[in-house]
Amino acid sequence: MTDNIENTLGNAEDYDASQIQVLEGLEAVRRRPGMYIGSTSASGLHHLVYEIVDNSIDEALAGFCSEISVAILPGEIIEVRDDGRGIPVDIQEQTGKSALDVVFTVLHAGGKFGGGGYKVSGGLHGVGASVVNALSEWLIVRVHKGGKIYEMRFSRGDITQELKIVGDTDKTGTEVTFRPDATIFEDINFDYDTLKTRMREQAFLNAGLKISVEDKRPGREARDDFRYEGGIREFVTYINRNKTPLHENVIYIAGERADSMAEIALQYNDSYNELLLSFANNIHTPDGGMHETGFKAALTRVLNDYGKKINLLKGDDKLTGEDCREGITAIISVKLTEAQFEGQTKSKLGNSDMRTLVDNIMTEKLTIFLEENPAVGRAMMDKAMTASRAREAARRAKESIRRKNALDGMSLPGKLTDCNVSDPALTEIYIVEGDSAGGSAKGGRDSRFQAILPLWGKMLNVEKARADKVYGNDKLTPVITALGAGIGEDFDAAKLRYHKVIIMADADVDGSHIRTLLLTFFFRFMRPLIDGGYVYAALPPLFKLTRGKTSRYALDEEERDAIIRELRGEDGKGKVEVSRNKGLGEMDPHELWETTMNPETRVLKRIELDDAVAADEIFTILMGEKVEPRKEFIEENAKYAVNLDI
Ligand code: TSJ
Repeated sequence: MTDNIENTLGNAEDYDASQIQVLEGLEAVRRRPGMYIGSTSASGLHHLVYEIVDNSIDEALAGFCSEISVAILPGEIIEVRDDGRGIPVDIQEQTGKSALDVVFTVLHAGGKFGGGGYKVSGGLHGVGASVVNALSEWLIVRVHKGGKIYEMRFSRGDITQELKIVGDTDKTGTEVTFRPDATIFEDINFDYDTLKTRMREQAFLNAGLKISVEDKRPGREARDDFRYEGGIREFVTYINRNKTPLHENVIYIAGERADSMAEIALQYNDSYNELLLSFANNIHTPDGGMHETGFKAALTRVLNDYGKKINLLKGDDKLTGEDCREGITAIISVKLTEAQFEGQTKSKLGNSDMRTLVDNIMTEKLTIFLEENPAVGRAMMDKAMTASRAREAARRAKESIRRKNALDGMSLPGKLTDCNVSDPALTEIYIVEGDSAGGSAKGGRDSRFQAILPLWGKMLNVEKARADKVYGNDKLTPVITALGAGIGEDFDAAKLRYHKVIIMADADVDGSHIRTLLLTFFFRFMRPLIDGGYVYAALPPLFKLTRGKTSRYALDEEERDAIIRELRGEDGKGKVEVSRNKGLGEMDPHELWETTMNPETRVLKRIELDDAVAADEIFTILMGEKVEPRKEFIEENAKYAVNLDI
């Protein structure tokens, strides 16, 4: 039975004035979408889904929702459902509107309703359902509540159907279906794996919550169900699944104060890498903040005190924070009211009481844990003390590089062919695989702003090496000195000598290997270089197409076929010669310039590793010691070769 509830909504004229304001609000979102969702590229598109799902997660945090499902339907339509209480539909006195109406038509309305639980108001950009609504070609919301199904419809933020009852139900919950506006987004194709990764992360962060994700598009049907009773403990186990842990059980510490709570899960493995992921109200804080500061301070202090107590550290022996975090995988998750997100990207937690809370519970509970689990304590101490000795060796190696450079009278590596301009914002460095390609690159470059650094021979696998080996390595030191920004803790992007660092390697297995090695090196030892978007891969074309005097290059088969059609023109008869391109080393300087170095014609791919877990995982698998996961990964990804451009 369809019932019109116009009467319960009051007279439409009553809220004419506020309605105008609303339209203005959402128009702003359509005019400058990037301000609200970061960008209109793939990341902004997927952000729409997160904004909707975050509302259901809030309902779960409040204790009223146990199951969320997310589906991609044919036609790039997203459907999100939960089994919560359903968005309130009764008319509020002040506005004359339902909460549901306000949620979808008023900017920044998210998180204003209801009480209890930890209110997570908005994601990274502080926006909510109204932004998604404004940026959707159409959106339908259905609420199951009090025995009825309520429905409201919108198009590009405008109401196309007022709230009405469309049926009876015996469940409660909220259901939102929308199609992103193709005139706003560069591309509205959803990537199943991106949504899957995010939903898995959210399931880890909300222990016990069931989240399913499903792809219903023909030909790519898929479904995954996530539910982790162990929460972030299982997150750590998951991240470490291809690594070798140093102790069997994940250490879990939790505590609360007033209306905040903090939980930490950690486990050491035999690698040299630190993987610390922090969250505030389920929002990833890649730049850390108070909760991370509290964690690091407490871990360092507790391990030093413990080492003294069991007589492993003597006299002036002291472990640094980095020593204590070598090989650690840790998740820090805090939930609080009124989270303050700071910094340019709003990805750093500013609430200083979170530093105190995390520090206090870590100090108290980790100390007890170490006393009760001396074997684990011993393993942690051994790891940190070995790290400490290695760090001392690294310091000496670094010192000796510095002295050598001083003796040489110049600090730039001999193999580097530098450019003339010195303003880093204008210059680029090509790191080139192989001696002959290096020669062609030198001949073909624009010497004003392009520097060339050739690399050859077997490179060090940094995944298996510690910092001290890296400093002394004759393949990597030229890279470090050429970039001029230091390494590890000392890395300072402000000192970079070039703002584009371009890896140029063949599109074959060897090229892909050297790319992986260099990226692993940057990821582990110069992380801000990647995060700052300075690293690029040059994509040399695979094919050369010639018709008469015209030559064109194609990056892949698809482009090749398109260019062939273009060169043939209308008549469709002309003969187009196709040749598979030679390796970089076989190209002459002019060809290399035209295909891979001329800023007008080349194709560069910026390396983006915004998902730290995925990147860590890929590097561990590709470069690590375990053979089985690597085999699996390569088999699964065979058709992309080893594609690191995540
Ligand atoms: F915001 C939204 F429209 F995008 C959206 C909200 C989308 C989805 C899929 C779910 C939700 C949502 C909202 N799920 N559950 C809720 N719950 C409430 O809004 C709610 C219900 C009852 C009460 C109450 O105090 O009785 C309070 C709230 C906030």
